[in-house]
Amino acid sequence: MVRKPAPAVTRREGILHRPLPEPPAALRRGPLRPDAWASIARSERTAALLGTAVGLTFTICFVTGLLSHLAQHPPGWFSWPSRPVGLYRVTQGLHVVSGFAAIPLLLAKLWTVYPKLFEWPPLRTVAHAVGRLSLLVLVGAALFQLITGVLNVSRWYAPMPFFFTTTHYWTAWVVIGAIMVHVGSKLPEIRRGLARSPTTVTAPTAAEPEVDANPEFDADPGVAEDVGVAEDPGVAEDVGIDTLPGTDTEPVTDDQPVAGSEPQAAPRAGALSRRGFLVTVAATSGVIALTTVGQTVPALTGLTVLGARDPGLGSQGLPVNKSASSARVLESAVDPTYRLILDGPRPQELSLAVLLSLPRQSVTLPITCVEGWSASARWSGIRIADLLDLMGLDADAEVEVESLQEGGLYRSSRLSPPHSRDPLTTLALQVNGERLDLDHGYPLRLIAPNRPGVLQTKWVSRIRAV
Ligand code: HEM
Ligand SMILES: Nc1nc2c(c(=O)[nH]1)N[C@H]1C(S)=C(S)[C@@H](COP(=O)(O)O)O[C@H]1N2
Ligand SMILES: [Mo]
Repeated sequence: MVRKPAPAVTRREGILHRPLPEPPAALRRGPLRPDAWASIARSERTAALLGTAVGLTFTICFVTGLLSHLAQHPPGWFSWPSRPVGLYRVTQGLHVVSGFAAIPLLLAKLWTVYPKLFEWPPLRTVAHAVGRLSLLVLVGAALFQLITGVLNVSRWYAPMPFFFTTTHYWTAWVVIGAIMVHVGSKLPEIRRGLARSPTTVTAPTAAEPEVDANPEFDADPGVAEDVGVAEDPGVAEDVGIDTLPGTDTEPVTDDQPVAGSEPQAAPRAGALSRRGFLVTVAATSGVIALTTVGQTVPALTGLTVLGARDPGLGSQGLPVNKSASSARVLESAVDPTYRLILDGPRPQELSLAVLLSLPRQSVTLPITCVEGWSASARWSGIRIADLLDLMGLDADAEVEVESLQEGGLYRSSRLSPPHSRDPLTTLALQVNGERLDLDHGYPLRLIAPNRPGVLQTKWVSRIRAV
């Protein structure tokens, strides 16, 4: 077949689009052979569908991840609400579930397009070279997000010699930016791939780049012909989809074998069909989502195989992230001289006996770990708003809630409106009708509605006005 001489080169002047010298043809062996890649499961349509699924799951991850970041580090213009009490449970649960579900989708998408790695010639123009480099960034950053995310929720930190949260946060911007650039540059192919029937195929307009319009598959001449990627011969010609010489490519509906055409390279017996491939990938993704989501949706807990936590396991029916012994508070937490220090306009120190004598309320609130698990419990203790009153602070006050734990990132948390004045926000003495276990923060732990778990400080020893 003949690749049309690239018209854009003559139209668009400039160094970016000048053809680069072609490498010696002798190098064209192995995976670089013109016909090295043939699978009917690989097509522009598969790539577009999988790409869309990857794009959706990554967008959900990006938005929910960003919300999690903002909830923990609110800039001036942002305020994370205290209601609905389970909102963060939904957003962060979604983050981890869609991240896990994205794994087979991304792998399948990479499988569909990786023959492109061996396209010939490897570098056509400077623009082409830059484009390929940007794909490296896209793929690298996307894999990095999924891998670090999984390592983090599995609490396997050894392979990450960097601080997870910061790295994962900045890479998220790289990924989402790279996805936007990729989608922008592949728009014609994406539209064609998603169009269901030849009548809806949009012919590229003159404004669209014509060189390399079907780059995913020109390493694979068999595909277009076998599965009807080049549905309309006119379109194929316009955009440079490779068709084999002498092939009578007829318009076909999606997923049908090419009707009436003599298949020159009929699918091998037992070869995976495009639909079979997509169904397998979708099912894998669905099963992964189902076996993960139980760590935050109680009704599905029985299916939790992949979820990092069974929300029902752990003392008092609640998981424990940081134990009293790893926080080194085993002694200080049970010290009879324990006092809660209120550091405000009216400073005071309250013994455990005094704390136990204060008016108490009971609230049902979830602990929602940033790692995606959550579990609801009945907490009883002192309303924070009452304590702020006692300290002589008004309703808009901001306080730092500090722990007996001496080191560690999560030894204290900032409590501001609306959480500080929400009547549900409680310094809990009890959970599910029992005195708090040491691991759950005895003698006192913070529990506020709609708040990331890392901010639900355990072993509270001081409340300081800021
Ligand atoms: C299997 C996939 C993923 C898992 C298991 C995962 C897990 C996590 C976890 C546990 C956190 C909380 C970190 C913390 O607050 O300490 C987080 C935060 C975040 N994730 Fe992911 N993630 C995944 C994929 C992604 C992807 C694909 C993106 C972006 C496209 C993303 C963007 C973010 C962002 C922006 C944050 C906020 C970081 C911060 O608080 O500074 N994540 N992720
Ligand atoms: N002082 C202190 N409080 C803490 C932590 C911590 O490391 N130190 N971990 C937080 C995290 S990450 C979560 S998810 C919740 C979990 O509470 P639980 O162990 O009672 O389930 O506690 C939070 N409170
Ligand atoms: Mo957590």
